[in-house]
Amino acid sequence: MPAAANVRTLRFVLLAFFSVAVLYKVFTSTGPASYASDITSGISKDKAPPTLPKTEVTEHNVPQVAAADTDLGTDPSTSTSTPNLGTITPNDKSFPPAIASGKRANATFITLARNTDTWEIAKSIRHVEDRFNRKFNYDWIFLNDQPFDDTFKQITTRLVSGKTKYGIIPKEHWSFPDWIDQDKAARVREDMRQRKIIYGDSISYRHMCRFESGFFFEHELLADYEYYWRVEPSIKLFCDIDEDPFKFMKENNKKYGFAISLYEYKETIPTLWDTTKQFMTQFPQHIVEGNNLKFVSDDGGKTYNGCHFWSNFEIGSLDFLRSPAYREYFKFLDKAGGFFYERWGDAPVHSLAAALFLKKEELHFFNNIGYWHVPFTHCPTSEEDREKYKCSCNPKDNFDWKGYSCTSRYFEVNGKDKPKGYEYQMN
Ligand SMILES: Nc1nc2c(ncn2[C@@H]2O[C@H](COP(=O)(O)OP(=O)(O)OP(=O)(O)O)[C@@H](O)[C@H]2O)c(=O)[nH]1
Ligand SMILES: *[C@@H]1O[C@H](CO)[C@@H](O)[C@H](O)[C@H]1NC(C)=O
Ligand SMILES: [Mg+2]
Repeated sequence: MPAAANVRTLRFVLLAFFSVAVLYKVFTSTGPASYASDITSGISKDKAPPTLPKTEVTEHNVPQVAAADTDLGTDPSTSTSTPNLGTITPNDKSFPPAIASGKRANATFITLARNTDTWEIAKSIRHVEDRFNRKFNYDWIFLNDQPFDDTFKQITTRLVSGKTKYGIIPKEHWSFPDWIDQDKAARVREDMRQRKIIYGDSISYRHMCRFESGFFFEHELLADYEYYWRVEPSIKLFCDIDEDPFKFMKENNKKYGFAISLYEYKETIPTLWDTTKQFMTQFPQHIVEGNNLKFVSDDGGKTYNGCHFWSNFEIGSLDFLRSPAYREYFKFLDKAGGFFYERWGDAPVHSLAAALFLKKEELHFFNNIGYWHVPFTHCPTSEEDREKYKCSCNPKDNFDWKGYSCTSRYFEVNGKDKPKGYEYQMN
């Protein structure tokens, strides 16, 4: 007990002495600057001294050049706002210019939608504009099998920073070709309905998949462009896109870019691979050396493993889709009838073409584009990237390294090193 009392007394004496010392310092100091340096130094380096309220401004939307100007008057050797890369403090951010300078690519956004999609596509556009296009102002093409109504056009034009264009799909691109047996197609839909295959009983979904496989790039509005970026209703972007992905495609000779890859439901494509193999036999000239066959087949081409790029996000070359190889491939598939006798999706069709008709290096995984379409997320794996691009996604949600994703395989067959920390995102 006496020992504890002594400690208490000592503590009181020290506290009293310290308080008197502080009060003395405050009352005898000559100005706010010395107040700041004496009292705050060593306590909290993060709190801005009261004399420097201007540093608040650089935290927000002042471009880099202007931010440098606000440093005038401070000694660079002691300034607390000296960039300190690698640590996460409020004042070491630099900002890209508000408007991108330099030449743009010959490119457009492309959306297939119904009038009932107005408010869901509005959300998607907002994401794309906020994270990317407000600085680049690329055009946006909307296609529909029905005429767009005034509300759709008004809302989308309001939100897109580039030009908007609205097109109607020609009848022959959204209907049963004459070689399709309608009764057989109806029996397939009924069978798939009973087996509860998703969209298995839908006619419009099949027209959609066939259109996205073989016709969107044939629309006259697309003729003016070289690259496209497909955007669906209700998607989200999680990271800033400061570098132009279209320009990246052009400058690096990329033809097809993706964010998410996964396995297809085998029930929807029972004969897609056999049909593709027939095509390869008949048109061997289209199969490119150094292709990505290993991404789609585990046994040298005997069977399809189901791996495909998720086509609700795509940044691609229209010239690739308009090439003889791709056009012949689609024609061959269309004649075989699998869009109606099965339920072939445009994602495996695009992916098989990209894997067989393009060189490995012409494909690109857009790791820095954080993306969501129900129910999967692509979130950049490494902390460095998520900090650099100001991503808002939870890394735990990243689908890349989970069992149902094919992105791991994509890295392996391309001899790419997986990003730091991927092991922690596998489950
Ligand atoms: N004009 C038009 N567009 C359609 C039709 N069906 C689908 N789409 C569009 O085609 C794209 C793909 O359709 P979704 O219904 O999103 O298909 P999905 O992505 O496989 O499935 P979800 O999980 O429902 O998103 C979207 O951009 C739709 O807006 C249709 O009948 N008419
Ligand atoms: C863009 O590409 C299309 C298709 O290749 C071409 O017809 C058009 O002239 C190009 N436009 C510009 C401005 O280069
Ligand atoms: Mg969708």
